[in-house]
Amino acid sequence: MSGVGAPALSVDGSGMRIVVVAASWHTTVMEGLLGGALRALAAAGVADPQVVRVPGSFELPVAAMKAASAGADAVVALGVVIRGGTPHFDYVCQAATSGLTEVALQTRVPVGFGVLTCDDEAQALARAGLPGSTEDKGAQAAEAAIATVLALREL
Ligand code: DLZ
Repeated sequence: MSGVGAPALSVDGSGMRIVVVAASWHTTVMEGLLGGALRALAAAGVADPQVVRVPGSFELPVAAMKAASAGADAVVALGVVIRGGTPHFDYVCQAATSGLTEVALQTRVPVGFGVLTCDDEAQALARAGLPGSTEDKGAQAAEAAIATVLALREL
């Protein structure tokens, strides 16, 4: 999937309670995603976002569900899954993707999807929002979460 075509979102998240749930595998890339998300939230005027770490991307949906059910206006989910030599990759990606979708639909709380699903570490680093990266998927997920809160308020 190409990052070309991503919208330039300018969002105002002031007054929003945002929870960032972040997995812990692939430390360098994860810190890049988390840094990008927090920079984007600060730029959008979000005060004191809560950050909760979970072990792996498989655990993101249950943490997102708890946050969404406990009054968050939006959740930003961050993780990095890198393909290995077994089908494990597919199961973790599927669980994270469908689980986070279910959280958003069941709770009607937007979930920004910042889970990288990559063939190798180079692909992940390119999307991590680090110096030298070409994309900042953590920031994009945070901006998308805020933008969706604002969109739902119009309905
Ligand atoms: C087990 C596992 C593997 C092999 N790879 C990753 C990965 O690339 N990224 C990630 O976020 N988590 C991985 N995990 C851990 C699972 O997400 C989960 O934490 C464990 O299976 C324990 O439930």
